[in-house]
Amino acid sequence: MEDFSLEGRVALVTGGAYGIGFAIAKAYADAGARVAFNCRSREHLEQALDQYHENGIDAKGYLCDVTDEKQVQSMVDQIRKELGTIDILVNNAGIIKRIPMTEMSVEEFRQVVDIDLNAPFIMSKAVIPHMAEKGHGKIINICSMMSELGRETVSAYAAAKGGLKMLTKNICSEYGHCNIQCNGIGPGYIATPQTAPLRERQPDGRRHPFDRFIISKTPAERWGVPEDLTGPAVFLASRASDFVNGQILYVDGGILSYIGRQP
Ligand code: NAP
Ligand code: GCO
Repeated sequence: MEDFSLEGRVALVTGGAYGIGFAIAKAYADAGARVAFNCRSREHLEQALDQYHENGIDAKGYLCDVTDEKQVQSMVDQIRKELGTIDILVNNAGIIKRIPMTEMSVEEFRQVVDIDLNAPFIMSKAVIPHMAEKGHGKIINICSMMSELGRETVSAYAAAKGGLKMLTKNICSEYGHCNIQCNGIGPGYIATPQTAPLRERQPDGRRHPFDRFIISKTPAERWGVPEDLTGPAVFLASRASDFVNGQILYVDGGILSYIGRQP
């Protein structure tokens, strides 16, 4: 269906060097978009460029810390010169710190909120004027189940992702009249470097307790993989979702709807 095509579109996926961002950027290229990604580490950038090129994708990579407004403005300007105005922005870059709240320093809390919430504000503020000028735009914020639920040790992350859900709804409210759609994707538990510590095998070879816990709480009885998110991401970036705005699409194998298997 033409409505799902991204031909002629320019997409920026922040943190698209690996994990969820890489999978989304690859899917966008496969749907016809010209793709750009950024990260902070030159090593990650170069490894990612090799990966994109091995997949036949002429992605452009930029070293940019999304919390730094000057670096963001410079990257957006560079992309406009090299690829054109950004039509699709995916605010994917993010970190998590798993520390009991009373043991977490204010600096650690601030760092998580800075990357997971302030940066999507900085990125969106930089691209919305150009999208409005062009008469259309798509912003997709990678939220989380923690936009809805809490758990031990992730206070900063849940606060940030809860805020990101409301930032999504506010961009929808404030710029929907410019034909800009801003939606979120709320992944469940996805097997990426970010969740690797939660899936590490125990010394006796048994699965990590948290791994077993997630399996028992997920109707699909498995962890997600980044590719589970690519269809929803293409939908929200395409014309097929032009009348969808301010929504968070949870792609979680059913976990948010399930009380969990009786032990
Ligand atoms: P990941 O494997 O840790 O990858 C994160 C990416 O973000 C890396 O490319 C990292 O590259 C980049 N990044 C981090 N801080 C940055 C900054 N300040 N500026 C620019 N780039 C930065 O994470 P993931 O699992 O793919 O998760 C991606 C997004 O999905 C995150 O927002 C995460 O919160 C969210 N999410 C993940 C899951 C899950 O289960 N994995 C579930 C729900 C939501 P550098 O370190 O080189 O900068
Ligand atoms: C955690 C996990 C989760 C996932 C994701 C779930 O420690 O609980 O990292 O936060 O990353 O956000 O949707």
